[in-house]
Amino acid sequence: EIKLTINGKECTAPAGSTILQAAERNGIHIPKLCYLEGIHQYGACRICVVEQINPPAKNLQASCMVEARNGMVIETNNAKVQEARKTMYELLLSNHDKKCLTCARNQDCEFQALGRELGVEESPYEGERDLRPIDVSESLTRDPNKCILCRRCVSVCNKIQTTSILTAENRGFQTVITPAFGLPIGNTACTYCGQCVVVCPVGALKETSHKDRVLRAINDPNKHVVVQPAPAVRVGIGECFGLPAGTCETGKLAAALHRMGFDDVFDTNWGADLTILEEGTEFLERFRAVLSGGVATLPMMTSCSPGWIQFIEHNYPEHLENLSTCKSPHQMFGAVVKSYYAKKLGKKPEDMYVVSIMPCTAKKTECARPEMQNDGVPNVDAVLTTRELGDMIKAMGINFLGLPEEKFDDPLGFSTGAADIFGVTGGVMEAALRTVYEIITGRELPFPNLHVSPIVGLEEIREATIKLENVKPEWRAAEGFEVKIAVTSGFAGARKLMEQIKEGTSPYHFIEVMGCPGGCITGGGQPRPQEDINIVRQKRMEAIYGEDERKVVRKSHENKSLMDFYKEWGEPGCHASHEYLHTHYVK
Ligand code: HC0
Ligand code: SF4
Repeated sequence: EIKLTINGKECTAPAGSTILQAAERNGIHIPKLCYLEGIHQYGACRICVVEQINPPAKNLQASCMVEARNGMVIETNNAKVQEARKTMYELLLSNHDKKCLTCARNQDCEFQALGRELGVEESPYEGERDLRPIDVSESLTRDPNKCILCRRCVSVCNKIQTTSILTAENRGFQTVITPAFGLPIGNTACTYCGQCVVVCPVGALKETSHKDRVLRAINDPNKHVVVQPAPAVRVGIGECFGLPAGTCETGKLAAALHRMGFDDVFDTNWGADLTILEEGTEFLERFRAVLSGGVATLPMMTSCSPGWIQFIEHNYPEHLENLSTCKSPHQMFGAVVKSYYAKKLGKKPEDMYVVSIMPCTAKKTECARPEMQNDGVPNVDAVLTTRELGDMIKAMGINFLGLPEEKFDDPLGFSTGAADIFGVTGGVMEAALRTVYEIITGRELPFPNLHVSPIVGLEEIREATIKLENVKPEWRAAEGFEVKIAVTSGFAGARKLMEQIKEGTSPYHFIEVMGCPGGCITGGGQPRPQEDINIVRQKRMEAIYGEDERKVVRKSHENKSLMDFYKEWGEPGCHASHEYLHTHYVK
């Protein structure tokens, strides 16, 4: 613990704190722009400058970079500091494309809010500006003219995701944040995880909008438009309307989608239950082959996160066989809607239009992939992020907070608790185990409240060993076998697990990977956190588990609506499943 004086006030802080942390800990606010606790401490914007009176320092100090020391005397808001901050802001502004009124971040822009806070009311430096082209890919839209060079995106992409797509090139006024060699982002190994979008303080990085095409479809009398929201959307959408993180709004979500004019309001969760049956069956097939001395690629790895698919394709293409052949739940769902459900309605696949609401930016690229088509049409036509859905609800004049709680429609709207937990890291694995363990042993998964506690949490890699005992007669060969599983989210952990596989040292049989740290709850399409991201992640995680625990049915194989579907469709892993619900990634 150290003692220092900030603005004449005696303050204490843990040794090793920065001046910024010491001030905040003592209730003293320092304006800042580029700083992101634990992710980005770079001193790029210099908005957080303070004057160090003792020991005297010649220049103002970036408080996010300088360690607080015993006996320091600091002033955070004297005239000199205020003046410097304003100048810094005005310089950034001079190089910023100020189309604020028509910017996707209007009134939700950290740069805009900071100008107001600092009292900047004009921009005196109007320098020459180079107009740079806007870079549009399936998932992401980059507008370098709005970039303020804070480098948060660079830190997230390099340090958190280890993907290293974005860098700062050139110097001085020529500096740009860009993929290497100025390539369009769609020509790089970008995973489209969108973690860079979440931390962008301005409108320089955003999802490529699908709002217009969805509106057109809703208003097209020849289209039967089906909507499906992902598990994590229900714990995200409330934040678009000012509710605190961790609020679960499933009922209002269904109500809003009804008001928007979709013909059927179904649920991706139904597709998640379907995925468990398909993926569980696939795992059991691979497992049985290995038990009987045959060949099958293990560990099997989950395949529902499209950012993760991009990652493995770019970085470990020789291990694509480890991926489950399952399409992701919303893609399976789209395939079912345009075949099985279309037939029930007497419609052709091309008369159907499927909209997925996803906490994810990579899903926009996923739905455009050639692997995600059947009968000559894409399984899913448009993907809206949770943020885009929030925007559309507002634009349609729907009072979200005043909506009643409604249910999803039949027959593809019912889901179990196992589906809800898909939205959080570890959830797909737990949902799969709830079913697979029961198939092998005839008993419920032996964990309190059905939660596989060793894999519940937010640590980078979690693992568990499930011992199979007193198995059913047909699984005799598995008696005493220890199934080893691992779960990770974010590409830093994925890389570690992949390196083990590459070296032949992976002890696991089944691995879940989600591309975004924490899983879909903090996907690249979720509302930007209004408080520390770790707190937000924790609260959304608890909300997802809460939703699961409130459900009467909590295992995918007990989803009655799904079982009715299989009576007509065939069984998991049948020919129709392989044609519509599975795919193969090849490099
Ligand atoms: Fe997810 Fe999904 S759980 S990827 O994290 O598997 O985006 O929420 O929709 O498809 O169900 C995201 C979330 C999904 C899919 C599901 C999976
Ligand atoms: Fe990096 Fe993900 Fe952004 Fe691509 S989408 S640039 S991988 S953070």
